Amino acid sequence: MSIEIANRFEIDGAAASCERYGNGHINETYLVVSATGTRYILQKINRGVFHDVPALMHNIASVCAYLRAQDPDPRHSMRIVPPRTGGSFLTDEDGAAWRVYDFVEDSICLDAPETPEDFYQSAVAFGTFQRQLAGFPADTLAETIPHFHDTPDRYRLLREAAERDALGRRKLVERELDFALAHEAEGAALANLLARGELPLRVTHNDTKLNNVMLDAVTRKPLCVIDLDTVMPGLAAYDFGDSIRFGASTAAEDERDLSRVTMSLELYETYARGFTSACTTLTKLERETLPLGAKLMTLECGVRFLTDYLVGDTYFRIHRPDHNLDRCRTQFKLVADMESKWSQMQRISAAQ
Ligand code: ADP
Ligand code: GN1
Ligand code: MG
Repeated sequence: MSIEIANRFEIDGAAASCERYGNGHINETYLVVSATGTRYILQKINRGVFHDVPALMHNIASVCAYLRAQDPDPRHSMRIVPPRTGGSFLTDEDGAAWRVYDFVEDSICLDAPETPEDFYQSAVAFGTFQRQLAGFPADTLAETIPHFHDTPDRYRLLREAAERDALGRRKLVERELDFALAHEAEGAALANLLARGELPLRVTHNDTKLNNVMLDAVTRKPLCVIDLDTVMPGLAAYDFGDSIRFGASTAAEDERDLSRVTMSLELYETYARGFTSACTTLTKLERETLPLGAKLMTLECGVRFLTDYLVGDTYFRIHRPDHNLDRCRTQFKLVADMESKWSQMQRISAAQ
């Protein structure tokens, strides 16, 4: 089926193969190889998550064009391959939305840093991305997922899910729920600063996992940032924080042995250095809120996994029963670990 979909795009020659690809939790991603050997990324956009696909694709096309105008190297920004009928995506007979990108060749995409230098370079990539978009008219971007990093709103959804307890899972997560609720007031700290106008609204990526950045396979220097579905107005601390949550952890996001899950101060320092050096547009207060971003993005992600577990795993793709609960537990373990390292995190950020 998907090979036939791939052929409806302006790819170079007919599609010879089309296989599932990558470790994303949201979209269905396929690697397409055409008869001429050219590679593409085909994605079925998750319509349950993204309700307005035309607006989403308009965001992505505008941001890619803006980035390409600043840096024309074809591997330094994503290129949308249009459907043969025109536009930026196609809707199939079942109503599913599909898009194709050029494959970023000679690149690597990591689920965990192999060396601190890889993590440093990913920080440079995301810091540069935010700096390059500092002049982009943020008000022209659609909010592809409203309240995406609105932590108080994520708590509202968690409370709702716990009260409904649709699957009777609440009794299994009392400890996690207690942890979440004990951090609720603190969880609102960034939202409060934003509401008081103390932090500037930036064009941010909002999903700065390490596997959303491509590095050159040989030099291991940044090529481009991918997964632009959540590029929206946001806070610098969101982008910094989500990277720490995922990439500075000593274990995978779904590790079951929590004794292996800690936040590496070495990786925290490495990322802070890379991000701050590349994102020269940061204000003093933005720099000061970076540790808070790390803690709150981790807390918020744990709250989201827990909510999804309670409602029956309807948002994040799971590969085993209790997958979202395992993910929630790693996030809360990381939050606790950050709390024990809080003064060092602040010292490191202040030194940049
Ligand atoms: P999701 O929203 O599901 O995370 P992504 O857009 O991040 O989807 O894509 C999933 C994976 O596919 C990425 O982590 C990366 O490995 C790979 N990928 C996506 N786009 C490209 C691209 N243009 N070139 C090479 N690999 C890509
Ligand atoms: C999702 O799309 P992906 O897998 O890169 C999610 C992020 C979460 C992340 C947790 C659109 O990211 O917000 O932090 O999973 N993306 C969306 O791993 O919800
Ligand atoms: Mg992704």
